[in-house]
Amino acid sequence: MSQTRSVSSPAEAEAFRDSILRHVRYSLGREWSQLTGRELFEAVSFAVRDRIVDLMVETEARIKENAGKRVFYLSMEFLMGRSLGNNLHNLGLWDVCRDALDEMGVDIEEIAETEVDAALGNGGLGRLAACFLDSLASLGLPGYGYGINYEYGLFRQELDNGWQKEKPDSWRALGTPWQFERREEAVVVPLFGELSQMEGHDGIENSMWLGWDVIVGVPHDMPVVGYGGKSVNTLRLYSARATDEFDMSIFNEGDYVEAVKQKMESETISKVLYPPDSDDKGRELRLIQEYFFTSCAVQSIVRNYLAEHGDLANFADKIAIQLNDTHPALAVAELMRVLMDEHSVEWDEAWDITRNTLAYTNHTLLPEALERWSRELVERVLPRHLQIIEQIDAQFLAVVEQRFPGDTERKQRMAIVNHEGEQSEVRMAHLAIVGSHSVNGVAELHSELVKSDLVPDFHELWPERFNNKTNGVTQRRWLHQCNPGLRDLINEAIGPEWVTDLDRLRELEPFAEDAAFRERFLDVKLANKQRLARTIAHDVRVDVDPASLFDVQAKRIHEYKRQLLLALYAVHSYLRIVEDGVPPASPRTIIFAGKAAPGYWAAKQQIKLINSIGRVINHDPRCAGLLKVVFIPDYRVSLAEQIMPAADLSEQISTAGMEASGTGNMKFALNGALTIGTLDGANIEIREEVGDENIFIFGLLAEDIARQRADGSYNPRAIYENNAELSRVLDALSGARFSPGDPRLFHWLKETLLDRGDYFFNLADFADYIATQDRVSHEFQDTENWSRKAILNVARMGKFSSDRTISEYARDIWGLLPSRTVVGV
Ligand code: 26Q
Repeated sequence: MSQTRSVSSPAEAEAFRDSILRHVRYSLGREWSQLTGRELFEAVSFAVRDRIVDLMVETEARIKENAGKRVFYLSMEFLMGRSLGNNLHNLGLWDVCRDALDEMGVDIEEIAETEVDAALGNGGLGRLAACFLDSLASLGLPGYGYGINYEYGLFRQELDNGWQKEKPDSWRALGTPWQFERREEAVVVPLFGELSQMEGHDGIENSMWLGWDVIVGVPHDMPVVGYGGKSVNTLRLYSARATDEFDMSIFNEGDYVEAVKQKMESETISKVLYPPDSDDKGRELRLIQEYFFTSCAVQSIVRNYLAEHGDLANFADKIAIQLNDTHPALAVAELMRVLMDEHSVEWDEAWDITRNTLAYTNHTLLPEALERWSRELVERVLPRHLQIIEQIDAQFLAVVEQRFPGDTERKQRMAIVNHEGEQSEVRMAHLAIVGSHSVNGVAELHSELVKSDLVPDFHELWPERFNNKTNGVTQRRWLHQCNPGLRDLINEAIGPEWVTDLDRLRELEPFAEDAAFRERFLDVKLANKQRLARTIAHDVRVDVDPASLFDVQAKRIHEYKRQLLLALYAVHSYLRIVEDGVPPASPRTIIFAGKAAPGYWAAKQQIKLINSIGRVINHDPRCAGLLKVVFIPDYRVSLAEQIMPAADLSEQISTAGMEASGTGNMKFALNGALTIGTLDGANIEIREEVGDENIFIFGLLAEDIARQRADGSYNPRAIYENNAELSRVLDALSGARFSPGDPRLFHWLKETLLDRGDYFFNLADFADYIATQDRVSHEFQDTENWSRKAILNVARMGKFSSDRTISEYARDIWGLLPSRTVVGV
């Protein structure tokens, strides 16, 4: 290929090489000749880290001097992925490092590939948090992530005869060069114990929280390097430790082993990331995790604020705390507790501070994903917090009574603690809304549905609190770094300003009409597809043709995301070939990737279904050169970095009204894939940007689905009976054709779709989906036309930079000035 390779200055490369060699010897205690690949990764990382530390110190000094507002992003999940390549790119040191290693006969790409992903998250919500950190740092904003330093990240996914098997992800087993442990900044987190009424010196009855256990939270700071190396922020992740002393009462009774056991139990709190399971096991530990990191964050924020400002008077002017979903919603009660119990702030003032500081982002409308904790559990683990929550609830319900006198039902609907039903429950979303000054959804449609369907009563009471912040992704990782071919091509055409100002990609539009540019664009895409094809050959042992249409659905496996619909299309295409003798207009490779929650039966069945379909199709000689179906295991950030640049078609086919936003949709389009999708989440806004002619939209609208759900008019069996192509597909799947040896294997399919009402409207959208896929196949044949559209997709993705999203949060929610004004340059 014709890519020009930029070269760093020899002096820089030499200095970098010296630094690496120094670390080999003095940090690792090794000689060059003895070095393993892992050690080389460490030495290079240490050399990079040295530069980062200087910038980190400078950044903190600058922020102190400005004494401006700081933002804290509280999230159970940060899906950071790998750091070495990202840090090198954002520091502008990639070429320097590459040249330094070149001279020593080492390939930087290979070294970077040895890094284990930091997979401290499940999916979209966790990766969004990571993109936000990149944007905060790149915009020069003082924004900090706070979360949990899980010892085990999201499980590694292996396939065993087509079934998902979960393996532990001990990502820090060999240590990580990217964390600074800060034991001196540990915080003590109280839990359990009981409340007792006590008379204070003023004669007023006060409740004291006594006899609590303690867990220690030890922060581990990860540097977050902003693009251009101007700012380095931090992500602070807490590990749970027992207090240094064993519980002396147990110890004195001579039960040494019991004392050690209790110590170990405290440390399980940060052991493992929870997948979103709907069942009840492990609930208590999850609640404690949520409280643990929220308390660590709140205490650390208050402590540092006091150290800087002396008193709490202007706290809310200087501190903004964003809650990433309801997982940290206990921050409402914890901030109240710390202000009142530890700093003697009166209730009313504490409440003003809390509400003015906190803001809440909602990421889902799915009822099963809305967090509710049994009141009894909260009372047992966090008696003081329950007491605070109930007082907040009482005051809140008085406000509702004032606005809607006598409306008891409304109060029941809105209460934070729900006393209907057998067990009283704390509704975390209600707590988060009542305790915040801002509530936002993550795409326009989603934010509207939050107001109209999820919490209409709250919207009626406080309309001014609700707003939208459409998600975005960082173009640094998701184009600049992961797609060097396209990056260089774009830079040659329009310069590199888009890296910090994604709207500049608009300047690419005229190049869509430039035949030579289109040619080179297609060359880049083909090279990216060849690379992914090598990964597939290696990991899946299937050979795929890089010239075929790469049709990709990569995301968590969930019924609402409808991987099933694409699987049905795959079988339909297969039957067209083998039964009707009609090949598709374009040869296709259908690629799935994604993990299922270990306890989510239906999702795990789908993985087996996809692999079973693939096994038949990929071995049928009649399909050779026409159709392949592969499932790439262990979807994770570093795999996404290979997949996004290699896709031709991006599958965004959720049941309308169910995908809050999606962010994979943005990454695919940014890398020149066309989208086939429903009018759901951010797809709607993607269509607005790229134009109707450059995206393939199909299916029912959210309002159609809502209506059919409400009036019960949806009849999937009638659709099955009236659509011969559909019934052929379902009949083929429920026989033994795709499940030799176990003809009952896929009986659940017809059961869920026909007998149990097809809750996700797969069959309703099937015909339109197939017709739209046929259009895709036809259009893909015309490469000139296809590449024109793909380039226009890239050119029109400016809106979906997380820089835009973060600027909107900063302006509308956090009241942060843009950094230039703050820094005064
Ligand atoms: C809850 C309770 C117990 C255990 C786990 C959980 C849990 C964990 C993770 C619940 C939800 C999640 C993750 C949700 C998520 O990723 N939502 C996605 O957020 C993206 C960013 O806003 C959106 O783009 C997606 O549409 C949304 O599905």
